[in-house]
Amino acid sequence: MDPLALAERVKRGEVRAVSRLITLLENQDPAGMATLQQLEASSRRAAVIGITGYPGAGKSTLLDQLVTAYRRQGKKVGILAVDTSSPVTGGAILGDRIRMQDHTSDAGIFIRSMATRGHHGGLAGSTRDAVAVLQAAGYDVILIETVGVGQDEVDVAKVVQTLVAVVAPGLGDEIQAMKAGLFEVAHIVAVNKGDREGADMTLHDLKEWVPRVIRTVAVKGEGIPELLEAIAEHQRIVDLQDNSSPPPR
Ligand SMILES: Nc1nc2c(ncn2[C@@H]2O[C@H](COP(=O)(O)OP(=O)(O)OP(=O)(O)O)[C@@H](O)[C@H]2O)c(=O)[nH]1
Ligand SMILES: [Mg+2]
Repeated sequence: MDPLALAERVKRGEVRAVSRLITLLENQDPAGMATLQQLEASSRRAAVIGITGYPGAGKSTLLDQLVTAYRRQGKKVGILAVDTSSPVTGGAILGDRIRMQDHTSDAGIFIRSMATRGHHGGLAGSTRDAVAVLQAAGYDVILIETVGVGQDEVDVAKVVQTLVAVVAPGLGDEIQAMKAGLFEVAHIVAVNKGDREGADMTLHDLKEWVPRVIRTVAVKGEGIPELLEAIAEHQRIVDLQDNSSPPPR
């Protein structure tokens, strides 16, 4: 395995090379690290967006809507499903957590599950590496879905530029999220299942705590334009910061 050759294939956006390299990195293969080093000098800029929240809040449904919208804008989209809740998870189960609509035939979309631990920096380390690979492969938007709100979760959140916390009304999600400090790290909060009873109250309560709260009904596509705009707005702030200081690594 030649790191230089693999790096070239990744830079050309070859999907199999991208998958291969992410696997090598997950396995802490030295060839993977060597390849990554080749890429980093030429890394392109991608929008890295996290979607986090409790199980069943509607993260995947929301993510699916965002993917559709970004594809309409002609952007290449990379999706990472990160499960911090289980040390050993089969890809099938993880894949299930995304429940993506049929994007499989779309060459502009790359989907990958991450659940490997034991990596330097834990799961956040593997995720950071995968982001670097997707970035180098020319993906314009990288969406990361994470489940749970433990320390692993917060670590993974540090890998993204814009973090969207998803809560569903009436489940006590918002209380738990607050306790876990999720709203302190999130830039945008989506109150999903806005069609459910209690959504108004949740929105009202949260607006006192977090600057950017948006009602969404992911299953109907409601609130998606507003969410996209909020993400774009936050990305503009990130861009300004990037131009004034080097990105943290
Ligand atoms: N009523 C209603 N149901 C929704 C909405 N968004 C998602 N759902 C439903 O909620 C359930 C869970 O949605 P997912 O998108 O899989 O939620 P998730 O947060 O990704 O779930 P995990 O990955 O298992 O943590 C599904 O049955 C969705 O159809 C919504 O806006 N309104
Ligand atoms: Mg999901």
